[in-house]
Amino acid sequence: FSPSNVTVIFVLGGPGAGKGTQCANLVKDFSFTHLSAGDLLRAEQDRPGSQYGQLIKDYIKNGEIVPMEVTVALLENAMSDSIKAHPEAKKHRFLVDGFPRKMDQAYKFEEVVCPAKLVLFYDCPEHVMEGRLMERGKTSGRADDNAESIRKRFRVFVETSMPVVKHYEAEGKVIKVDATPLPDEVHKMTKTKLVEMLG
Ligand code: UP5
Ligand code: MG
Repeated sequence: FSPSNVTVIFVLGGPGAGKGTQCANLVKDFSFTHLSAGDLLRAEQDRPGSQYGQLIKDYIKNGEIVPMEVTVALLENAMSDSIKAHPEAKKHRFLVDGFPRKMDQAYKFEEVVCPAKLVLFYDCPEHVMEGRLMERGKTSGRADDNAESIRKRFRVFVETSMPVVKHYEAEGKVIKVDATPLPDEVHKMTKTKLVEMLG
């Protein structure tokens, strides 16, 4: 991957902050490819013959972070596939959603893929995120949308993933967006800030 033709934006924020929702909106504005690390892990978990199925299942249920080699490999493959599918494109822009959530992942990705250009950070109070996830849990079928898993996800976010946000803040790469308002409002604020930064 060459930074001259690949642009990566990490999309971070607590569980239920609205990362997936906002990425889906941004894809329409900026011709990004949206890659959700969580979605890639869930797909790998369900892939017949995967040697990581049970491991991923256990980690996700406990809100813990799957060993980084697995997730980085899934992201690398998905990026390669997307680049191969669009050989005509001079620039490939990726929104990498829900990753990196631990510093070891961040270092590994930057080493084997490329450094992120920017980091979008969706900032949302825990009680708001909890309400969203409990509501979604009624129908989502996600093994981690229950009170106990949500509590664990929040703890891992504060202890392990916020340091990643701080790391990129120190590098001046973070665009922080208040994720509390309605989705359309959050989208508008994100778009304005991204246009400023990306041109
Ligand atoms: N909603 C969204 N925006 C709203 C708004 N502005 N107002 C009101 N409601 C809003 O949204 C969540 C819910 O809220 C939805 O019902 C939505 O309609 C509503 P969503 O857009 O899905 O939020 P998102 O931040 O994407 O929440 P998600 O649950 O996906 O966040 P997580 O970060 O917890 O989940 P992820 O799939 O990224 O990871 C799951 C697990 O995978 C992790 O806990 C971990 O175990 C594992 N994982 C790794 O191990 N490594 C990785 O690198 C990544 C994941
Ligand atoms: Mg998500």
